[in-house]
Amino acid sequence: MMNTLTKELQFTVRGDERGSLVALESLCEQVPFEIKRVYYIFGTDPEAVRGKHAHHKLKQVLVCVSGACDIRMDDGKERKTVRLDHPAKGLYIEGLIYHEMLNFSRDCVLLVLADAPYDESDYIRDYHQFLKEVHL
Ligand code: T46
Repeated sequence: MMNTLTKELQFTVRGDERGSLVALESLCEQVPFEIKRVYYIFGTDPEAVRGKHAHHKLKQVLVCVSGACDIRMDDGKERKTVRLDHPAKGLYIEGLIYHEMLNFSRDCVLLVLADAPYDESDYIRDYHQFLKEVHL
């Protein structure tokens, strides 16, 4: 299940002598949904662990546009950690994946594209509740 609900992404870098540029659009190959919300996480304490939840439905693409952090994912059977450490490297996460973000570098800016507005009722914050939902 991990492989259908998560995917590591490599974005095309349009570089020239002035520097680099990555462009992401709704419904492109790497962002297979209409973007309804953009948020970013920065100034995170390197000791902090964020996330610690799954979503019922939300689809998201995560990218560290500066610095690095680890994304630890759990589908109820398998666990996997991906380090996002380059602006051209992304991660797609959909629905019932319990995820945590940790090992933030001081300069980390984690940008997230999401397919829906913020909705607290879409969050499963309790790990045991998450396991129940996965095994329904
Ligand atoms: C996720 C990971 C990768 C809002 O008001 N609007 C928003 O769009 C978001 C994302 C959050 N908030 C509020 C809710 C909390 O009062 O901002 C506060 C911090 O949110 P939270 O503790 O959920 O942040 P993280 O870093 O644990 O998780 C976030 C996203 O919430 C989550 O969907 O998948 O980043």
